[in-house]
Amino acid sequence: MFRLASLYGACFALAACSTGGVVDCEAARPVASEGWARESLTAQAMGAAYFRLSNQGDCPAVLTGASSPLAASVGLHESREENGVARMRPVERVEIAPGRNIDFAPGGLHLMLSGLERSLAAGEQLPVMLSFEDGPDLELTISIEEAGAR
Ligand SMILES: [Cu+2]
Repeated sequence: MFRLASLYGACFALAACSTGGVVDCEAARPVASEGWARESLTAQAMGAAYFRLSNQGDCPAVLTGASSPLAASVGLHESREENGVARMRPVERVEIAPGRNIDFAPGGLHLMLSGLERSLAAGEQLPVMLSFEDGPDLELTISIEEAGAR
């Protein structure tokens, strides 16, 4: 599968990652891969997208938001079951410890796409930018899959 990854470290100045003059780590290095979303079966302006976020650096990486040229807004959301009812709520930040992965997947964390310009068709690719607390944005390509693909 394709893989779009940014290898830029987030903390070019050691001071940005230190506390009280003690250097704890040098850089967060978030890497986003395996982006996918289900095709829209009907005309709808919303959709959920999923991907894997890893941190190959030695500082924590903090995802704070996302955007796409094809959506009015892209939010960080988390689905949860409360008293047997599935609900989702916005999440302000997602922290990934050094060396760890977080999977945005159905039933959990996802990117909530709102105000989509058009329906998502299988085979298409949707560009998404991910924003981090300390560091450059990351580009992620979301591949649109057939509804029954997974
Ligand atoms: Cu959602």
